[in-house]
Amino acid sequence: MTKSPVNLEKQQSIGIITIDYPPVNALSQSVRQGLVDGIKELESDDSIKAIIIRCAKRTFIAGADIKEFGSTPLEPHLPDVVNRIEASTKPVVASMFGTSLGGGFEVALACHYRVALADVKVGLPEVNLGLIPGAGGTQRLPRIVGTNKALEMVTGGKHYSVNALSEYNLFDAVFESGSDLDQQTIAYVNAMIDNGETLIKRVGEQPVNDTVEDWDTAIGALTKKSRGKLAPVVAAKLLKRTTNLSIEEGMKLEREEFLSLRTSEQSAALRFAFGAERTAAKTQFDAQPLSVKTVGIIGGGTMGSGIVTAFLSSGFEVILIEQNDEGLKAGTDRINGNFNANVKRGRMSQTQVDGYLAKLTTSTDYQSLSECDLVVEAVFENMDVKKTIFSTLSQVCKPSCILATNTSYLDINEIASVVERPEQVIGMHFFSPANIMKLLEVVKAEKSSEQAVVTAMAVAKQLKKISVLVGVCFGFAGNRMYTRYGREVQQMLLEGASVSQVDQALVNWGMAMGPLAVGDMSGIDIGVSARRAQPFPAFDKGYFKPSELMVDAGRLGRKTKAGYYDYSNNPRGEADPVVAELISEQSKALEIKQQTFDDETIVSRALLALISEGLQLLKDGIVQRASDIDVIWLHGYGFPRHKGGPMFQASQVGKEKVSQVLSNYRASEGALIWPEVDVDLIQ
Ligand code: 3H9
Repeated sequence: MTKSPVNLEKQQSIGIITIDYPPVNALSQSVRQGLVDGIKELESDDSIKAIIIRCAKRTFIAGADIKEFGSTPLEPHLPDVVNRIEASTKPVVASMFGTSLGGGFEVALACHYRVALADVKVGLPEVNLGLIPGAGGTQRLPRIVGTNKALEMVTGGKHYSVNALSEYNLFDAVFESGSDLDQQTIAYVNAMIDNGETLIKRVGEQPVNDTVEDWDTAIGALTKKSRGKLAPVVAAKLLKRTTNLSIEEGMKLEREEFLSLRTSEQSAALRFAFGAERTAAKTQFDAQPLSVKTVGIIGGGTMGSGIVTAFLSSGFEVILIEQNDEGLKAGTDRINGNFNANVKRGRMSQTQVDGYLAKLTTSTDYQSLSECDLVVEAVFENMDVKKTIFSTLSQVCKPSCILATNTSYLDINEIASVVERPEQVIGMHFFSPANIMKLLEVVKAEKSSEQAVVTAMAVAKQLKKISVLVGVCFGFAGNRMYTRYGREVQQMLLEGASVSQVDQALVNWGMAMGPLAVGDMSGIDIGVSARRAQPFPAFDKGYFKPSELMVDAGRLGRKTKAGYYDYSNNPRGEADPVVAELISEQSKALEIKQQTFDDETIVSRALLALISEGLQLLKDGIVQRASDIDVIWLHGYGFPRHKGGPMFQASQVGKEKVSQVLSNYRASEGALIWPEVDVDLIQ
């Protein structure tokens, strides 16, 4: 018989139920059963006057067990468990710390008393998994914090601190963080018993005291903000429908909606994304990461200053190197600007920022990098310049120092060839703005040591970034796929689709931005010059021709007030007939067959191009696993999270269909553009 993850203990007149189910005490079937059994046993023991629910190790219950969501729900179901707790004839006290989320928070809401350490975080993050709270969260929370706050908490899915909820009667006692929670909880409960204050306060029996004034406006705004995500809207409509119902009626409707969302494709995609992000950081390497405290950053441009800001914000000592004093001044101005924006938005206090900036030194002398544990080069994309820098680093840095380049496209093997210890050289490819974007591609070059790789991944974790291990090729994983995606978009323009039609179709499908609007924002010349440094694929006569046309016409994007769109009258950009004309003339010159496009064709073709390149990356061993590609696209390229990522989409479409559509494209455009792929690599 397997040991139950729920233990019972009696300390005089207090019964203590302990959940010990690592890593986060999720509410698996065995935990749910243990809770029901525990309450039943303690209730029937006359010597027990009150019950505590506590958790072992790192946190109070972090939610329902996500791993169980793919299979048939097993009894006892969580709604029945929380109702059983609330129905207890003896007062039940939740002893909370860490992150009490989702089902964990719902258990706490069903308890008659809640005590917590001051740094506890609570919340109902179910919408982030494409779900709504399914164990009374939508019904009990409004009875404590009111419908308006509950609407915000349930539909936003954020974590809340004790301070953020201090105006509500959510906690009966809050203890100093770092203090002994068990001791404090027992003392609190003993005092309750001694003072005869063991009233059973059932939240479910309380009325809801407020309502949202204009539900339709609130739901309308939420629908717009959710951009196709179902769960927040379902949650809001449920709150509206149940606001005057009893807890039993409300929970019945809540359960129906929860079960229906649980089997939705969106929830499957979001749960997949949750798992994929956690898997991405895992490698098969045994090496131990080196300790990194001092980091050198070379280059204080937009990228470099973003990287400096990211390292400083995570407590590292940073040395910024620039060519001259003007460069250093411009770099520090950018860093200050990044921090000021954080202060302005309330993300950081000025005192915090002052502390971070105290750890920044600047220099024009590479010798100052001699004691760095890690150096990240972030200068412009030029192989000769990078080689000169790395050869200097090889001379000045200590032997254990990891030498990283932030190149987006260049061959890291070639960069490593100029240093004495090429095993120390890796890629750390940040995404812009580096202090905000969560993605980091860690690039293992031919000779990079496993230790250099695991160190970079450990550093990424400290930076609160999601790192994905990739190999060397033009553009690594993300930009190589982005190039393939861009090629298809550009080809559709040549075949007769309009700029706004392509962008709009992809945005309506869920992409954060249209690829042509992105080109205008980042500068069309950037991609053009990166591609011009590569041999032109002669087999692809239209290869990125529209972007070449834009650059030749001086239309570099927003910075020149004209690119694929015209920005002279409207900062958001307007369609420009000149662009359509330029592209149409080019199509004629290249004799490209014209066709009519609908949104579905545009999306499917762009997506298939991504899937095709993703399968190539897997075959070439550039990524460890298909889900890593999805993580890269979710965090680096604005792919809609509720669609899981391109490879998740491939698995939804199915191997057979993917194979069939790819062979159709292969038949019309040739195997050099649509190569043979192994669809069995789709998971
Ligand atoms: C829900 O509750 C529905 C109910 O309303 C109704 C039901 C009827 N289950 O993130 P980390 C694993 S929906 C199973 O790296 P951190 C995670 O996979 C749920 N496993 O740590 C990882 O495993 P591994 C609502 C879970 O410290 C390990 O724990 N709750 C669960 O950075 C460590 O995770 C949520 O959505 C789970 N619920 O962050 C909370 N949660 O080591 C989701 C985590 O094998 N969880 N794991 O890779 C989180 O937000 C973060 O994990 C948390 C810890 C903040 C708790």
